[in-house]
Amino acid sequence: ELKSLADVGLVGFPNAGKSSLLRRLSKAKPKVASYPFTTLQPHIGYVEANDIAMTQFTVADIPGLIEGASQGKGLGHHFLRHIERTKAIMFVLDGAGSDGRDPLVDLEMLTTELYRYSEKFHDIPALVFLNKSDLSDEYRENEDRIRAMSPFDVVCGSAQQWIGEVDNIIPSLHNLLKKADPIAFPDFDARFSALNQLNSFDDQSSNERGREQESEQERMRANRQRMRLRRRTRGRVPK
Ligand SMILES: Nc1nc2c(ncn2[C@@H]2O[C@H](COP(=O)(O)OP(=O)(O)OP(=O)(O)O)[C@@H](O)[C@H]2O)c(=O)[nH]1
Ligand SMILES: [Mg+2]
Repeated sequence: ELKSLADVGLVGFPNAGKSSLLRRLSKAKPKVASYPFTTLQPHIGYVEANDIAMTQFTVADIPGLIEGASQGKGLGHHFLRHIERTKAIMFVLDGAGSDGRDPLVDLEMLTTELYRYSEKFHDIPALVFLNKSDLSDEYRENEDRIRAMSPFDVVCGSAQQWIGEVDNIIPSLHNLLKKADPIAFPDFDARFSALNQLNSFDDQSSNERGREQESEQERMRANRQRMRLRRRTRGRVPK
């Protein structure tokens, strides 16, 4: 039985910007270059957003997929079996349609390849990152089409320039992970808005606010620790 490679898998055509994105989300430093198949083996990044929701998860950047990947074309095939074991998928699309590509066609092709490879992909929650929002007039038009047609939620932005809705990426991924594993990834939204509300109470003294936040964070930290212990000990025969 293969171990899961990571919590989240980045899936996209070569040059879509998967490695650029992983560099932004984590300390991993996969090579980024303007030619296809820059990435030849998976890179795993550790994503931490403890300040906002005590969330921690791993993201795998894998070589780009091409049409026919489910039949073994290109490099991606080898890694589909790993992606099949992730808890969530983020499709990374070139929203500017560089090299005459069309991100909507790309998304259709990627999902087709995954579903052809394995039925299991129907059960893995997914999200679209429409990358390269800094480029071309076509991006806006592509964005409208993708938002209208995508069966998955869409986050727009630029991995390279780190603009657009990039701040939504980690919360959105956390929410996907929550769907797949509610014990390890409980309630991001509730905590997120609770903390935001605390921040917006201007009439509260900052000291008081700080203490409340601290104890809230302390509580969440303890919770996560308990979850982790519970996960670790689950299935073990008690002595
Ligand atoms: N303008 C612009 N260029 C980007 C953006 N994101 C990535 N790129 C460029 O697109 C090219 C490919 O980026 P990578 O991150 O290497 O793409 P990849 O999906 O990992 O590619 P493979 O490893 O070949 O599958 C590089 O030249 C990046 O600098 C973006 O948001 N805007
Ligand atoms: Mg790459």
